[in-house]
Order: sequence, then C-alpha cells, then structure tokens
Amino acid sequence: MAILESVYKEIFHNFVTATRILVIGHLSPDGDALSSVCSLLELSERYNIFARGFCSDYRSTGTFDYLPHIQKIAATPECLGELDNYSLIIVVDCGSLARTNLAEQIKSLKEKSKRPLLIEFDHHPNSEHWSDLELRLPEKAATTEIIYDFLKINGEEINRDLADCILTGLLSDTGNFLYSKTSIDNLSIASEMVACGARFTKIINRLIRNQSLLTMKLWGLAFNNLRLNKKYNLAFSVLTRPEVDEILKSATSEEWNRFSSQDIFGEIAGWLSNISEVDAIMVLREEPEGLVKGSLRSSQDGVDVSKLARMFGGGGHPKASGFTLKGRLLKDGDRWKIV
Ligand SMILES: [Mn+2]
Repeated sequence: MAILESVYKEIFHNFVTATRILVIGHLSPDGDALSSVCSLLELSERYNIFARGFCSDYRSTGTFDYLPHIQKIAATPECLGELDNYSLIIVVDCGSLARTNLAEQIKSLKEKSKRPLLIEFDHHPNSEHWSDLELRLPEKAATTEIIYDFLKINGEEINRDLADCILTGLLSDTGNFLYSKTSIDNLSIASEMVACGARFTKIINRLIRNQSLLTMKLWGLAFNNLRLNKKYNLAFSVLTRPEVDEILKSATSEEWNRFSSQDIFGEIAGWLSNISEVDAIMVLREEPEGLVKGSLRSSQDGVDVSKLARMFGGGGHPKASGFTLKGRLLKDGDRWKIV
C-alpha cells in the first residue's frame, strides 16, 4: 500500500523539531540496520540535534567502519540513560519490536503522559502497531531505500556519507543485487548514490571480503552436511552443536567477534540458494541455549519460504526467513528430528 507523501513530511517535521533523538536498529545488526541508523544520525547532525544510536549486542568488527557516526551506536541499554529523556525514538529495520531488545521499555513509555514520539521505518511485513507514525513498506528491498525516499521527498541533499549508507543497505539486503527481488528502482537508486559519491568498490569489498578462516570452516561444514529432501525439493544442511563447537573452540577473539556479529548461517543459506535445481534451502543448527535455529532461502519464482517459517513460529520475507524452536536435533536413521 502506498504511503501518502504527507506521512513522510509529518515524520520529517517531527525529526527536525526534536531535541534528543534515539535511533534503534535490530539486535546483531546487519548492513541495512547499521546504515539506516547511521543515515538518521547523519541527518540529525545536519540539524544540530543531539542523537544516539542503539543496536543490542552490536560488536564492531571494522566491516562497516566507513559509515558515518557508527561510533555513536551503543550496544547495551545502560549507555542510553532513561528512554523518556529522548523527545523522539525511531526504530528502523526491526520487523518486530522484540528485535530492538528494548520492547518492554518502549511499551512502558506508552503509559506515560510525557513521552518521546515513537516512529518506525521498516520494510518487514508486520502486524504489530505500537508506533505513533510509521513508514512500513514491505515492497522495498531495504530500509535504506525507505530512507532514500524520506530524504528525497523532504528535499534533503544526499551527501557522500548518506549515499554510502543508502548503498550499503541496498547491497546488504539484496545480496549484492543477486536476489530476485532486486528492482529497477534499487539499481537506479544505487547508480544515483554512486553519482552522489558513494564508494561502491569499497563497500562491495567490505560486504564480500569480510570472511574469516573460521567462517570458511563453518561454510565447509554446511556444504559437507548438505542433503536433498526429494519430496519437497528442498536442500538442507544440519549442523549439530558438537560439530559447530569443534570449529569454534579454536577461534581467536577477533574471529569470535566476527562470528557473533554476522548472520553466518543466513549467509550460508543465501549462498546455497544458488543451487539451481532445488526450490528452497534450509540451514538448521543447534544454539547453545537449547534452541534450534533455521534459516530458509529461495531464489525460485513463486516460492514463499516465509510460509514455512511461520508454521514454526518464525517469519521474514518470501525469499529469506527464519525460525527458532526449543529443543535439540536428533538423528533418527536417515531423518532428523527436533526433540
Ligand atoms: Mn533490512
């Protein structure tokens, strides 16, 4: 559904008249979440407004150190002070309020008479309506594509820093323009961002050449464990905790940092969706807390893996989604069970 220009303008008016802004991305942020936060921090600097960023559990690995103001992104809520000290809170790219890791604090704000205005920018479909104003456009490839429209509609100049943010989000969320959802708009915005000074080669190198030896060993494990479910034409790889731990035990602290800040298993699933003869990919792995996580991807037209994810209580996009289940993986003959 198209969103009226007046909503972009109303949000902009609230932005430029705010006194203290907090911009929140999702936990373990990806390139789109970090770029979305950084672009709004850049805009707040343009208007001399105090602003902070927050992404729960964000660990800098240097991959995105070229993004403006990235050092202003806090990873723990203690660094933020009281949330009602902000006049405006903007949540970007989160999909659900839970992924802010501040859901309770944000919900409790709504009971207060004097509280920050709550705004959401997102391209994930969602049924929760907790914000005062939202720009939710599931047809957009990245949240930074929504921010691009927000800047354009409000007549803001796109400088090199903003262009770097917008291009980074677009590249991150389209798998460097490989996903089938990549649109003409995405490519034309990307070329405009390069014309505005975005460092295309630098960004693409950071996004692709950011793997460590440790992550390559995990890729090897996932490739080795790959099987085919002929009934559903689904390729899947199952990674048990002992197998993953065996690789992780030799990790240096830098490799560990990189491992925990990247969605490595999602990236592996994304790469596996290049297999041309299957309809979908699933990567299942055991997490330490007695959880089994699944990443689903597809590159085939007409396949919506988010339906499968929702059956398991998860969600996401038609071509990229995931779920989490309680339990452990158990091999039963040729089959895997979650018990
Ligand atoms: Mn995104």
